[in-house]
Amino acid sequence: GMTWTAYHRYSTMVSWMHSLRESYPDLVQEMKSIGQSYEGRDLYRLKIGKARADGKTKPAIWMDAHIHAREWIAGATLTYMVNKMVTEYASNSTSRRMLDEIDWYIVPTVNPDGYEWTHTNNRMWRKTRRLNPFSVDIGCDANRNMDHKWMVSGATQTASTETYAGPFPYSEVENIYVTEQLLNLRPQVKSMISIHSAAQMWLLPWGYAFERPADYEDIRRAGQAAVDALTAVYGIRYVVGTVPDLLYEAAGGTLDWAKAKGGVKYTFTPELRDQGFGFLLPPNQIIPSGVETFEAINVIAQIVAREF
Ligand code: 0X9
Ligand code: ZN
Repeated sequence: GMTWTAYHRYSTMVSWMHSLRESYPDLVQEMKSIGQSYEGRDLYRLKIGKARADGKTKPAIWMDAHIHAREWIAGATLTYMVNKMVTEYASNSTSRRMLDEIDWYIVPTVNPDGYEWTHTNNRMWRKTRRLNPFSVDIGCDANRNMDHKWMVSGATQTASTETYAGPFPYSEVENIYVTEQLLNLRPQVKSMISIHSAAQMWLLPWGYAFERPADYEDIRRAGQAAVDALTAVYGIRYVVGTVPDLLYEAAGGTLDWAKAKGGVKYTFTPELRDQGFGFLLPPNQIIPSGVETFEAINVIAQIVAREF
């Protein structure tokens, strides 16, 4: 069964989602397949939150993980946080406030085909598992495949590379389903948090170029407040800044798409713990990562709730 002392296969994560929905039907309002991956796995999304007594609309936050297959800590941390919000609703005032004030849309594994491949064949696999036309190389970098400024920077048209953007924007069905859902949910979604590892950074838009959105200062302030709360827990240091400022220019990512085309104000790509282990973070760091990241997400939730 599900634990946060080991990394789990996608099927275990799915079973856990089912059982959470069954045990807490008033907090886990929905578990739905938003579509199927290239290899036919259901992409499951949870909606968690406590419906308001007056029936009024709440602001929403979208969180997803495992767009990059090998970044195991991302989905493990995300499921830890969901579990904490739901199972501690009655006992923990932070969990309660998060579910009372926000509707959360959660996709723990956006790229289940790649994620399973990292368990069965190649631990360091990053991309999707789609067959490419005229190539022996499989898949592409789904975080270069979104239809906003596709291929303008930090991506390639060479299928063998780790940053292959795909033959055309949205060649990956997984990306089509995620963006479809976000478009259906607008304008309710105020923050999209797409979780990666392992640079210990809180990345801000834009990713495609050394440019800043008009409301950059709000976004930066929120990201810095989130990181301050994270660091306060165990002293783990994160850097806050745009993708090019901290890493490299990279177009076609979720962060840019959600901000430019999804109508989402606060788009973030947290890069979780490294601690010298890179993507191979030992499983005894899942709970500490979950505990500290939960504090960061709570800060974002409070900002979103206040502004709604
Ligand atoms: O290169 C990436 O996709 C991310 N780093 S990772 O090591 N996890 O692969 C950074 C993504 C930043 N976001 C965008 N480029 N939009
Ligand atoms: Zn990544």
